Amino acid sequence: MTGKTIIVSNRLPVKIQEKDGGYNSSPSEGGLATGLGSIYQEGENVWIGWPGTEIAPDKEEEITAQLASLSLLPVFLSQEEISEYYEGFSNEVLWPIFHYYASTYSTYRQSNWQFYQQVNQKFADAVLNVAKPGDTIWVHDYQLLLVPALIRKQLPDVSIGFFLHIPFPSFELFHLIPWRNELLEGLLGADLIGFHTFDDVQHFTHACARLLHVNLSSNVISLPDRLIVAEAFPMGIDEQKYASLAKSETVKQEIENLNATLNGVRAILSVDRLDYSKGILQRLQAFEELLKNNPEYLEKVVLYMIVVPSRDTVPQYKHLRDEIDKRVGNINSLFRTLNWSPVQYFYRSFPIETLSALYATADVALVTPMRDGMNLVSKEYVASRINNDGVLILSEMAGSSRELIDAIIVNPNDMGMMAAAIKQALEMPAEEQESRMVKLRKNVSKFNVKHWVKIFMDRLSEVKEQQQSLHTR
Ligand code: GDG
Repeated sequence: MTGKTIIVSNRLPVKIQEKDGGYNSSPSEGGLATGLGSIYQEGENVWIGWPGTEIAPDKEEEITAQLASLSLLPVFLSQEEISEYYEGFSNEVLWPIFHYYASTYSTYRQSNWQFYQQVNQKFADAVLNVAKPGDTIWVHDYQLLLVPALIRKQLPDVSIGFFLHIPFPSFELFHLIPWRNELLEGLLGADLIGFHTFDDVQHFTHACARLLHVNLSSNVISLPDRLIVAEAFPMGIDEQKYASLAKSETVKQEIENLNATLNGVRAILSVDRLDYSKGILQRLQAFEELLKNNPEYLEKVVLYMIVVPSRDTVPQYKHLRDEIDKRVGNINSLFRTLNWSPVQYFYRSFPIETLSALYATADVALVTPMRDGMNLVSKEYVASRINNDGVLILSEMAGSSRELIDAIIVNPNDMGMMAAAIKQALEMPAEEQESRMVKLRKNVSKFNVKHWVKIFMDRLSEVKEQQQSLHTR
């Protein structure tokens, strides 16, 4: 690939915090940051995104200089832009619809849409300020659906890839959005459009055919002047990081402490960001059903439930948090004994070492989203099981269920099925655990995040070459 690579995502891969009247930044541990870390720090490459917090205008210059040394280029957003583009349009229109939460009460505010366009233009301008013909631009996720076409307008020959981290919904859902055509046209500015699963690819190409009447042959869309390829690239994780963490001295100590606390009680683990798409309430209901119908598990099993605070300025998320509090309280008050509580609930985020210790200790991981683009937690649990034991229960609505087929696969709407799966997991013989886990671990290690970045980038070069050969014919 000639030229530099520009990564664009809503958030930069750093956390910026206010400290002593100034700001400091620390690297974030997200999967995307790990996967792309090796790319954006090379040569002239750069990562463009929002620093994740409102920055006082008189501090922008200082932050820009600080981030430049890390190959990061900030796009600053005002409070109004954050509220309309990010909370309003991205998280109250696109996120619910793309996760199949369409409500007849949904409001589609024109001002949200205007800000979404305006902020997408702001991101595109930031790219155009540094991009040159011959560069490769990789745009990420649902907050920036319009960016590819905005860049294409100014740099018609540049190489643009786009990756959607959340599901692409079926036509029936997608066409509810008043600005559906504009969103598709925005995406079609890219040369290669990546999704986690083949279903997402089909939903997207189908929407393009129905709404824009494009010429479609399998996963290739032909516009009068260009070919666009839509393809599945299931995202992986840095599996070695989780395996090494599980072997590290700090984590080993945490595992020992956890085991001492558990004292023979079996542990089920649940880890998510606070989000209705993650099926947290339904999971609690299934656990309650298990305890109700199997009293032999009382005092013998505990559910560690970690919910990481997220989007708590959006009303539905606040409501969900209250509902989780209530349901955890109900289960604990119904079943607890003087020396045992069935649900250990934490509404906060933990250092990665503690997370790793929980992954390595839990007999069962219960990953049951109602809808999830991929779900990295399911892969991180597998990567942490260095002794080839433990059982993964995985929702068929998670993208990762297409690859992790040796998990116990469940429908998250079926409480009976989920309760039975927990029972099956708790009683699974060691040999069966091992034979399933070995296969799961092979998959997670073969299709890791480095592989994901490589096949996406290689495919983008191929598509570009194909386009150029069409033009020169
Ligand atoms: C979106 C899509 C897709 C969680 N708790 C703690 C913690 N985490 C980390 C996990 C994991 C990440 O957060 C969550 O990733 P997921 O993939 O499970 O979910 P989303 O945040 O919704 O991500 C999803 C993903 O994008 C990538 O394309 O898979 O479908 O929705 O990495 O480890 N990390 C730390 N402490 C915690 O307490 N340090």
